[in-house]
This record gives sequence, C-alpha cells and structure tokens, in this order.
Amino acid sequence: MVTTPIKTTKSEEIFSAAQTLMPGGVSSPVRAFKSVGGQPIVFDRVKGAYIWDVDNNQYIDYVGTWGPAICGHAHPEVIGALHDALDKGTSFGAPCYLENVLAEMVIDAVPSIEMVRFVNSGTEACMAVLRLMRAFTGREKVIKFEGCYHGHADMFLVKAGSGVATLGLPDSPGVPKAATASTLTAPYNDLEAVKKLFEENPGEIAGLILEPVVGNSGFIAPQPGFLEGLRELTQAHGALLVFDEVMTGFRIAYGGAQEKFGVTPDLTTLGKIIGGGLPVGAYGGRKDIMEMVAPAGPMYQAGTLSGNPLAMTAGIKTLELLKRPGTYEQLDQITKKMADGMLAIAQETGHESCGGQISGMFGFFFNPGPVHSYDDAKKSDGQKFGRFHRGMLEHGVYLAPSQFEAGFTSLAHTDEDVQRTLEAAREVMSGL
Ligand code: KE4
Repeated sequence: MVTTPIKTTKSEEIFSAAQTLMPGGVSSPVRAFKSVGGQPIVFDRVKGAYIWDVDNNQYIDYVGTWGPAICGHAHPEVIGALHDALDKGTSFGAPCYLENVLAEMVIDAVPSIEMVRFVNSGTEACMAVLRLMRAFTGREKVIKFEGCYHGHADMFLVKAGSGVATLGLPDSPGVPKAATASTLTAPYNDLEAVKKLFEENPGEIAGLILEPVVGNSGFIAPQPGFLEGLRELTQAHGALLVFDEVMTGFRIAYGGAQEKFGVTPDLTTLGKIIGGGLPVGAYGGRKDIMEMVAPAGPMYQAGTLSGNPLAMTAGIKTLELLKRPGTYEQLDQITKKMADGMLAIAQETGHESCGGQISGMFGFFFNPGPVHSYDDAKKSDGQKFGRFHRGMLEHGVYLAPSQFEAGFTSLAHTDEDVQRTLEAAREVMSGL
C-alpha cells in the first residue's frame, strides 16, 4: 500500500503562526514533535478512537490526550452530561454536591484513599502531596526515581521523564539549587539503591514517590517484588510511600496500579482520567494524613477552579462508564493485540525491539531490551523511533511523539483499528 504524503498545508500555516505567539507554538513542550522531527499536526476535532486534523486527515489515536480519553474521545454520555451541567454554570468557587459524588467514587475505587482533595492538574496534585509528606513526617528529603515524571514543579525537575527527558533537560534552568537539594534519586526497579539512600540519610527521608508503572520513560513495568520492597522499606524507616497514579489511575485497573499489584501506598496522586478530559487532579490517602490539609489542618493548598462542576461532571460520567463490567478485560485484550502485534512485526522486519503492555497502557522501544530503568530506555534508537513515528503519521496512525512516552488505547478502539495499525506498522518498519 503506497501512501502519498498527507496534505498538511493548514496545519503548517497554523503552527507557524502559533510559533510567533506561544513558546515553541505549543501549550506543552511534548506536543511540539521536537524529538521525532517534522511539524506537529493541528487537531480540528476528535471522536472515539479518531482524530481529524485541520486538513481533514483522519488518524487512529494512541495518545488519547495523554490518557483522559480512555472511554473514547467526546463520548456521547460525557458530552451529554456536560451539556446538562453547563446550564447550571461553569464554576462556583464554593461547595458543590458533585464534589461529594466524585470524591466518594474515588474513595470507593482506590485502596489507599480514605479522603481526597481535588486540584486542577497532576502537577498540582504532586506538588501538594510532596508538601503533605514533609508536613506529616516533619522530614524534608524525598526520593524520586530517574525517568519518572511528576509534573513540572521545581523539586521534581531532577532526572525527570516525559517532556524533560524528551528535550534532554536533565535539570531545567530556573530551578534553584535549594529546590532540589532535598530531592534524592534512584534508578527505577533498584531496591538496593533505595536501601542505600535510607542508610545514608537516617531519619531524614519523608518518603518516596514513584510511578507504579512508568509511562514517562516510555513504558516500564515494575519488576516482581519492587513495589512490595518499597512498601517494606518505607514502613521500616517511618517514611511515606506515594504512588503517582496520575497516568495509571483508573487505567491499569479501576483501582489503579495499587489494586492491580496489591500494594497499598500511604498517599496517591490522580489526574487525567478522573477529569474525563477537563482539568482535574487529586491527591488522597490515609485520613490521619489528609486531615493535615487546610482548613482541617495547617498544611496550606488552594485553587480557584478546584472541584468545579464541569470537571466534576466529566469525571463522574467517565468513572461511571469505566465501572461497567468487562471494561478492563476489553482494554487489556485490544491493547495486548496491538502491543504483541507491533513487537512481532518489528522482529519480523529485523528491528531489535522490546516493550510491554498492561491494560490500556503500552509501549515499545527500538532496543534489544530488557528495559527496566531510564538508563536502559536511553539506549533505545531515538532516531529510528522518529522515522517510525513520522511514517505511522503518514499512514494515519497517531503515536505519542516521543520515545519517552507511553501509548494509550480506549474503549472505542476496535479490532479493525488494530488491524489497520499493524498493517501500517509492517509497511513502515519494512522501510525503516
Ligand atoms: P499534568 O500537570 O500534566 O496534568 O500532570 C503531570 C503528571 C504527573 N504525573 C504523571 C505520572 C504524569 O504522567 C503527568 C503528566 N503526563 C504527561 C505525559 N507523559 C503530560 C503531557 C504533557 O506534559 O503535555
């Protein structure tokens, strides 16, 4: 199947104008296609598993606005619920029953969460949870893992993943040394390194935060015993265990990675899916810890639009859809077919590759593997990934524009979509 290069005239016009108006022409760096080359396409509309760009090219979407579109874009029941909510106003800045509803759903779903606070993004959730860890323990140092991304707050921009990794910014300018002086790092899946940090900093570590399944160095699963080992280590040292489930929450399972792996942290951050495509983040956990948060306790955190009725509405409807029987079996089945197919084709066409999949989250590397850490991931062939990404785009398949991102499917993806994707992958990989 020979494909003619897609016509992207309007995208190019709009994006070049955007570059004179916004830094890099985007509202978030990873969207700029910097690490895969070529110009990004400008979206016009999305529906189900599909995107249409401003030149009316259609793509099968495996980014899903970085996770929130797990039920498929513009799900009619979510849109319908938003239409009804709109007539009652867009923001109250005051208590609203819908916050109770979503809070109860999150508490019922996520094993670690007994009480929750809503914010407006995953970054805000991670910032707040870090302050809470320090407030509760009275300790300052925190461990994060290389390649994990917890939003763009200063103290996390140390060997972070996602856009920081994509842009090769081990540390961003503008981050004062003091902000990261108390941020310790260890390689993912390396329990010995964590043990060493606790021995070297006795009584000083408030806790550790990690992605229980990494999506920001590409897809990296926890090795058997890793999460359990962190649970034991933090308990032994009076430190808190925090799972950043902004990406994995309600994606790996309805109760997140902590339900899937049976390891319950002390605190959890959420985002993406719980907003159903509108801006929502959340942090929650043990009641005795959460009651430190103002105004119940002294730890301050606030937000004008936190808990607004539109975002709550989209989140509630999305979780209702996900709660329906068979959801995660369906996600796992379609994504496994996609991920296994991709790997098989890569091997058949002579490309060293490895990767994995859990529920509706997947990833693969042009890398002989195994990839258990960010250092492993960095050995992947990024140039080849860039050519692959562009080739797939020309074939109507939209993959995350970075080797250091994960892929996402939705309940709207069909076997035909996967078949088309694999046919495109065979074409492109044969020519790489
Ligand atoms: P936001 O502030 O972007 O809502 O959430 C930050 C965040 C925190 N924790 C995890 C595990 C995350 O994956 C994220 C955000 N993920 C990236 C994609 N890997 C968002 C995409 C972007 O930055 O444009």
